[in-house]
Amino acid sequence: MLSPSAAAAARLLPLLAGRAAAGANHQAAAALLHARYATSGHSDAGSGSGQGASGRAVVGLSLAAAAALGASQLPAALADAAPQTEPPPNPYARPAASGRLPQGIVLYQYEVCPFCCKVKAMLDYYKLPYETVEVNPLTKAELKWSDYRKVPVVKMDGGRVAKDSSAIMSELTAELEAAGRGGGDGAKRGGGWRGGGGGGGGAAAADEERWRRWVDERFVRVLTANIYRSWDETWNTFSYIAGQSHWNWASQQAVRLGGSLIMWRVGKGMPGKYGIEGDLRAALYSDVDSFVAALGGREYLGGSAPNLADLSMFGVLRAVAGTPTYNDIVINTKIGPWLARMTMAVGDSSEVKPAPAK
Ligand SMILES: N[C@@H](CCC(=O)N[C@@H](CS)C(=O)NCC(=O)O)C(=O)O
Repeated sequence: MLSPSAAAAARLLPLLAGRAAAGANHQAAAALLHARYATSGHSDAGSGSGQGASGRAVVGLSLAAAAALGASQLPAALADAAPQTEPPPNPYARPAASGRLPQGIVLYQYEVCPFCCKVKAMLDYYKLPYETVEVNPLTKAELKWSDYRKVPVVKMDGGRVAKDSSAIMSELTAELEAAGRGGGDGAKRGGGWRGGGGGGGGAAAADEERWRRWVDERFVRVLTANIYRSWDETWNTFSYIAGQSHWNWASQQAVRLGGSLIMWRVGKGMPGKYGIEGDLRAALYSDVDSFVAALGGREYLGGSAPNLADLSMFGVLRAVAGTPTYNDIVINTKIGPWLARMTMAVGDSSEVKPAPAK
C-alpha cells in the first residue's frame, strides 16, 4: 500500500515539472517526492517488485536534478506531512449556501494538477475572478495555515476555506445557484437552472454525480497511466512541460531527464494498481468515447450548457493539453466537437494576476 501522500503524489500527472508558475525548487521537490514512493517499497503497482539498484539510480538522478535546480529544502522533503483533515464525506453534494457569492477567491494549486485544473475550468466558466498560489509540493509552505495538505484548496472571503476539487466545485455551485447563476442551462447568462445536470435533483443530478465520480475515480487514472505509458511518451511529456517553463536551459534539461526517468518507472506500475486492463491507449479511447456516448446527442452532459461533470472532464483534459496523449485523444476519439464547444463555453481565464512588485 502507498502512504496517503505517496498515493497522492502518484496522481500528480506532470506536476513534477510544473508547467508555468512553479519555481525550479518546486520541480526538484516534486521529483524527490516521486522518487520517495517509487523507491520505498511502496511500489505504485502494488507489486512489491524489488526497487534495488535501479531505484537507487532514480533517487540519485533526482537528487542530481534537484541539486541542479538548486533545491534547498531536502530535509523537509522526507518529513511526513501533518495529519490531513478530510474533505466532506460526499464532495459531490451541494452544501447549504451561505447566500453570499464568494469574493477574493485564492486557489492554492500545482499548475498542472488535474484536480486543480477542474476547479480552474469552473472558475473560468463562471467568470469568478481568482488568484492562484503555486504550492511547493514538499514543504507545502504556502499551506502552513491549513491542516489539509493536498491541493487544490480554496480560500474565499478572506478566511472561508474549501478543500478537495469536487467539494470546492459543489460549494461554489451552491452559492452560484443561490445567487441565480448556477447549474446547467443559462448559467452564464445569469438565468436560473433549467434542466441541466445541476442541482435540480432527479435523474439529471444523479447522472451529473455519476460522471463527476467517474472523472475522479477512473478517468484521471487512465489518463495518467497513458501519459507515462512508454519511455518516448514520458520523455515527450516532460519535454513539453519543460518547454512551457521559464527556467534556464540547464534546469529544463534536468527536469526533463530526471522527471522522465522517475515517472516512466512509476508509470509502469499504474495499470496494475488502478486495474486498467489491456492496451492503455485502447482503454483511454474507449473511456473518452463512453463520455461522448453519454452526451446522447446533447451539446453537453448538462444539456445546452455545461454542468459540473462537463467542467470536470474539460479541466482534467486541459491539464494535459499539449502532450502526445492529448493529441491522440483528439485524433482518435469523437471528443473533438464537445472539446471545441467547451473551449468556447469556458472562454478566457478569469485568473487575476497580481501586479508585479516594483
Ligand atoms: N480528491 C482530491 C485529490 C487531490 C490530490 O490528490 N492532489 C494531489 C495533487 S494532483 C496532491 O495534492 N498531492 C500532494 C500530496 O498529497 O502530498 C481532490 O479532488 O482535490
